[in-house]
Amino acid sequence: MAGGKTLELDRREVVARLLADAGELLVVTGLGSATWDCVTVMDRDLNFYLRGAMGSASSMGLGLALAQPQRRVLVITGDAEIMMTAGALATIAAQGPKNLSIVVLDNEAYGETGMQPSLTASGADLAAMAAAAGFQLAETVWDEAALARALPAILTGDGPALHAVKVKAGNYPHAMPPGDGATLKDRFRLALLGPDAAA
Ligand SMILES: Cc1ncc(C[n+]2csc(CCOP(=O)(O)OP(=O)(O)O)c2C)c(N)n1
Repeated sequence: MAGGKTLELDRREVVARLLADAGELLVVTGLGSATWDCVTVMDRDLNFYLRGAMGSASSMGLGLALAQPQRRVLVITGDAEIMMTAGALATIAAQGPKNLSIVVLDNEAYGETGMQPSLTASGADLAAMAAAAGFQLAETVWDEAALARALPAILTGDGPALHAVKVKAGNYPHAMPPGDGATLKDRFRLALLGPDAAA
């Protein structure tokens, strides 16, 4: 509740909006809640779930966006996950991938480890950090109306974009990804590159 504002959006409804017309969208998720959200809302071969490696979702998204410039890449992650490697924001801005969008599901807490307050609870502003790093677009989304306005930019606008979507802190049922890291990597590569892609 940084700045006294109430967190009102439901993270699973936000993810459902993001993935509603996912089509060929390449999705990378940060560990923990963001992964469980995407597994629950819409598991698909073009979702690459990070089961661990906290802090690497934004860099994974950058690499993918640079390697696949014709494809749209969406990173969905948590506020603590992206904060862990905040310097990657400057690298992303320097590389400037137009096809990369990052959505931070910012519940102002460390969800998986017991809902301790995270740095955004005491005022750290991820959108301001991304803007200062040089992102093309960086915004905080507090409510449904702002989310509806932001969706086209998140999904098709010029990147790199970061949207910090403020969501309610709450316990949601866990849903583990289907398989271990190697299986998920192979599944993703097969869906993206076809059967001839080396594993
Ligand atoms: C290197 C490392 N440090 C700590 C952890 C423990 N850990 C797992 S998830 C998590 C918090 C994630 O919080 P956030 O990214 O904000 O996601 P959410 O609150 O949405 O679950 C932490 C600290 C870890 N898995 N790896």
